[in-house]
Amino acid sequence: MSVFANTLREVFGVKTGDRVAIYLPMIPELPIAMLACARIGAPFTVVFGGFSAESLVGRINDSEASLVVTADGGWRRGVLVPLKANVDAAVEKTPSVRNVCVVRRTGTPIEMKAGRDRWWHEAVVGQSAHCPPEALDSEHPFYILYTSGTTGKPKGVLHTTAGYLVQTTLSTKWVFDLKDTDTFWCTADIGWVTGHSYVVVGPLSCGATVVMYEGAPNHPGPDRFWAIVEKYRVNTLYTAPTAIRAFVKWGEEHPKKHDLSSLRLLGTVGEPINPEAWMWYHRVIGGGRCPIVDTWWQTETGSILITPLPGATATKPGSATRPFPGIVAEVVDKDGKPVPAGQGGMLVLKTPWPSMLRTVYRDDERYRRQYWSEVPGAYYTGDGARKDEDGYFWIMGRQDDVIKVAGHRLGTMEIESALVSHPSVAEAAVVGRPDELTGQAIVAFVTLQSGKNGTAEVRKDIREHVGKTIGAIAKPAEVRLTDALPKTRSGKIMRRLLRDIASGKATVGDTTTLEDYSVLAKLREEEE
Ligand code: 7RM
Repeated sequence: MSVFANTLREVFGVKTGDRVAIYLPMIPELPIAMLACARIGAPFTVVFGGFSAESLVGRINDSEASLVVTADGGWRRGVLVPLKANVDAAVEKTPSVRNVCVVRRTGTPIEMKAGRDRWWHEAVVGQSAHCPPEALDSEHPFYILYTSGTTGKPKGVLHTTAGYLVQTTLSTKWVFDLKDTDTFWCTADIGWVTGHSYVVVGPLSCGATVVMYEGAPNHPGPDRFWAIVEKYRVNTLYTAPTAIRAFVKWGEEHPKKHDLSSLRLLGTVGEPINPEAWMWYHRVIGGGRCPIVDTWWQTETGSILITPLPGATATKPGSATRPFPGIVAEVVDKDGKPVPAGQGGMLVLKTPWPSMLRTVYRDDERYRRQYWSEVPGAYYTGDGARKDEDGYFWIMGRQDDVIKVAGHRLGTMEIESALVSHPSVAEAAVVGRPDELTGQAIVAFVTLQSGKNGTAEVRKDIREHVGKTIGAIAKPAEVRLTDALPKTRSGKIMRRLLRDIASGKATVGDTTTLEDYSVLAKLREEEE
């Protein structure tokens, strides 16, 4: 790590405060690059390897990174991901980038542009393994992580140095009861916040051994996780409900083939866990002896905020239980008044915490508007929740235009702007509908430009276009073609109605502002 920190300075001219974009697969060079940046105080932004060249452009330009660290390629279910080719396409449109550092991972033939591109293994030659950490202000920017919000453009969540380190370390220690003799496996990709906080910073700062893997839970076989747990004697496993639901579907025989007796604690994150999946996880994976910590938090919160502490908090399947010590969470109405127990409301945080985001990078106004204007005197999470008579929190999901698909956070507006950039598309509205496996699934309602035909081919092409524009994870599960979208008199798309239609529910509630009733009738007909 120190070798690469010196390389950043000496070879790539990165100075304290300069931004570095990291676009790597799940290989050791990824945490090494992050920690090397931290060592010299260069804020980094990790871009998930599944994001497209186009998404990379947006993130590099917003952060004005001078260096991109990437690899010749990555592996995903045995398929090659052309990371360097994506970077080549991206940097055509990113004036801030001076250099590209390339890890040799797959051996894929790639182009190296003289003067701009350097191989990692060549650049590090001769660099010292001694790099004293830069002394920094506690509030010095640590990293920027782009996350989906309610507009078409992802926001750069800014985390700072000391507070983030303090709280990720403490939460790892208390929530996972982690000791330096433990082997901890958080299965998230480092491209998401869960990987930043609980693959890299928290567990390493606790001195634990961390497992990282490249690939997928069902490649080469559906027992991939259990083979890894057995091989490395993992004692703490932290994964997502969507993965657990897939395991339930694939069958008990896969975990049963492996010795999982090393496990002592299980965790989940990313979305509400249904009680059936919770029970299965407890019985089949935990052998009935491991506590489960259902941990609620966000990219913005930096670390786990609502969670049981193992051995100390009685759990209820489906509830993230109670706030972490020092966290003041509440369920309130629009005026900020707590709602009675058992009633749904907005989940807010009433006092600050060390690892909270400090702003939206270079957009303080959006920060204020997004988080601090909805509820007076509180941070609004965007989640709906209820608190029961015992003070336990039950998270009910997003109340804004953010959806969680297989634990991945996506913005409906982002997908809509990708859709309308397709030459055949006139207008689009995207909603989430419940999905047994992925929690939510993306449904796109699309009207075509006049004269364009709605063939199956066009629908497929539209899906692929979203994949190319954002990344494969954003491809709609369903593209529904329609002549018109239901709108209010002022022209706002009535998403609530579309959500009901997408999930096959009868339309409930107020439709008096609906511009054209026949649109709704038509949309329903399409279903039949
Ligand atoms: C860590 C992460 C944040 C959103 C959040 C919630 C949902 C996360 C839980 C959960 C129910 C949980 N960051 N969420 N954890 N819902 N129970 N234990 O996921 O920024 O990508 O997403 O995820 O809606 O607001 S994130």
